[in-house]
Amino acid sequence: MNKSDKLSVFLSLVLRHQPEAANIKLDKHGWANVEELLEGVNRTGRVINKEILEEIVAKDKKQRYSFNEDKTLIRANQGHSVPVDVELKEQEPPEFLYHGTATRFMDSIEKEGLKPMGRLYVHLSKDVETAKIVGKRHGDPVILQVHSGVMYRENCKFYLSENGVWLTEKVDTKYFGRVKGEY
Ligand code: HQG
Repeated sequence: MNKSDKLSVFLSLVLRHQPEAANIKLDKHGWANVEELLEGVNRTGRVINKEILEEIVAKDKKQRYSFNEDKTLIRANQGHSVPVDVELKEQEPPEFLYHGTATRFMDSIEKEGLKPMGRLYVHLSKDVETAKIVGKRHGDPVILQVHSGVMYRENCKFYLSENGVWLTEKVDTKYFGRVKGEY
């Protein structure tokens, strides 16, 4: 990992899970004050300034972060474990969405359905390729096809984050099946 990737991982930690790691607070919509964030991150011994932060935000492959209009505030678009309301847009999902996970979780998932675990929502991908990448982070990947259209018609809510990740509160076992084949 290069320096900028390492900083980005730390920013994810601070803006989604542990703002106290940079000695800052998030507001109820998940916003951090940019000046406070820069000061807090520098105090941890990492080197960051406004230009570096703007470059990380602009270049992030998953577009994980957003600034407000005048760039005085920053937040993560999704993926939080801390209870913030990032004003997600409720939206009708496509007929199918995908969830990438690992074989070691499947016994539990087949019993309990998909749960948010450490995060606020279950994360779903719009295609198999993306789900595969998500699943591989956890080990031997398994891809689940989620019948989001049926769930939606049965009144389950779906949200689309600013960076294109679909989110929902849980997925019961009746709504998903394993995508067969080698990934
Ligand atoms: C699994 C990345 C046991 C679930 C990605 C997953 C994503 C269960 C793991 C975002 C379970 C949680 C989120 C159950 C679900 N029993 N295990 N009942 N229900 N699980 O990392 O979806 O790079 O919190 O299948 O791109 O893997 O961070 O969620 O394997 O969008 O920006 O519990 O993180 O984005 O793992 O990934 P995670 P995820 P970033």
